[in-house]
Amino acid sequence: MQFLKSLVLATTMVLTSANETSDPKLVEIWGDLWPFQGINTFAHLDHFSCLVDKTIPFDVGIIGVPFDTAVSYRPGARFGPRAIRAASQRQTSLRGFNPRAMFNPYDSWAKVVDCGDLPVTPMDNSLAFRQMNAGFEELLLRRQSTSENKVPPRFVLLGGDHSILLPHIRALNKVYGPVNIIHFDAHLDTWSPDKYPSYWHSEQSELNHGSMLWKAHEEGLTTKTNIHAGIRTKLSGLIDLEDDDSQDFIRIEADDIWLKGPEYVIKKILDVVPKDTPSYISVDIDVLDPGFASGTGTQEPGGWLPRELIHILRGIEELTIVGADIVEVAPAYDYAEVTATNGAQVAYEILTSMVKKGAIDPSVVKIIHTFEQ
Ligand SMILES: [Mn+2]
Repeated sequence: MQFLKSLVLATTMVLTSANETSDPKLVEIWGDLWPFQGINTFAHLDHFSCLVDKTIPFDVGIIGVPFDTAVSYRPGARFGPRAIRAASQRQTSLRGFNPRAMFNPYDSWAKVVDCGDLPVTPMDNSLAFRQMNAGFEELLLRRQSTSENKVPPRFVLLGGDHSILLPHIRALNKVYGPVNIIHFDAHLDTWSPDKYPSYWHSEQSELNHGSMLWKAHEEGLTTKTNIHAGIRTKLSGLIDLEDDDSQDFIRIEADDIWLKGPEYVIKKILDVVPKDTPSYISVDIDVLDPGFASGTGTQEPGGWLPRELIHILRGIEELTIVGADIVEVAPAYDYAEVTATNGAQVAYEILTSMVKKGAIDPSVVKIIHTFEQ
């Protein structure tokens, strides 16, 4: 035993002196951080400002959209991106292998980066939407992926309130045409402005985090094959469901997860949404039960478990995902990073699907852009 200890000591001394004599680089000495150390980017990804720098091609960009002045109840999702980034720190390329997917999205063909935040004003919503419209056009029409086929990069948005979906799919529409919406939420978000009656009115006031899907339908940005999942909102009456039907959404109720089971939910989504047409996944964190997502603006009791949402996201990985968002994480109402950690996991699962499926097939791209430099 004593001999073994001496051997270990001697070996250590040899290794130490070998390191000292081989003149290690500073990055070798000081470059390795533990997951809780360093400046936060999503999953420790490389960061560059994708809006400012046109020179670096990338395939998937994580981008924060810290906008929350279109909420109808509790504000605070402007702090969602930084909370999700902080909660994502145990994701690294070294430990990024997703055992449910048998795939590591951080260590594959795709260049995945943290694009930072889209700077959006909290002072004037009409200006904020102009900024977001212009920002997503810049990102989707004038940035290159690493693909030889000239398909644009794809983005996973960290919200922000749910209205940030609209400027994203406006820009996606210019690339892919209308997209199928796969919408995980407690609420319908297809409410027309007359569902918010008020003496006071302006055009901008029509747009909020419960009406952006109505607006998207009005603008022809969505297909006829869209689905909501996890719905349990209170209604003004059955007329809300008729309005929703008229906007070409199929609904999966929150209770279906335990009455009919998760495989029913997966099959229903795959039956509705055509596999090879451009689809958009939007996850409002309030689809989870408030027990797992207190940090959000409009809680609805009786929601899904994180394991159920993860299983369903894994079950639909074969779809053609051209963009995604995870929205409504409001850390001021969160406890012990629970909501933000679930948000980071959702982003990881969607990212896994986007990369695992491979680069976007150029046949789904309507307009091949020239990527002006
Ligand atoms: Mn929502």
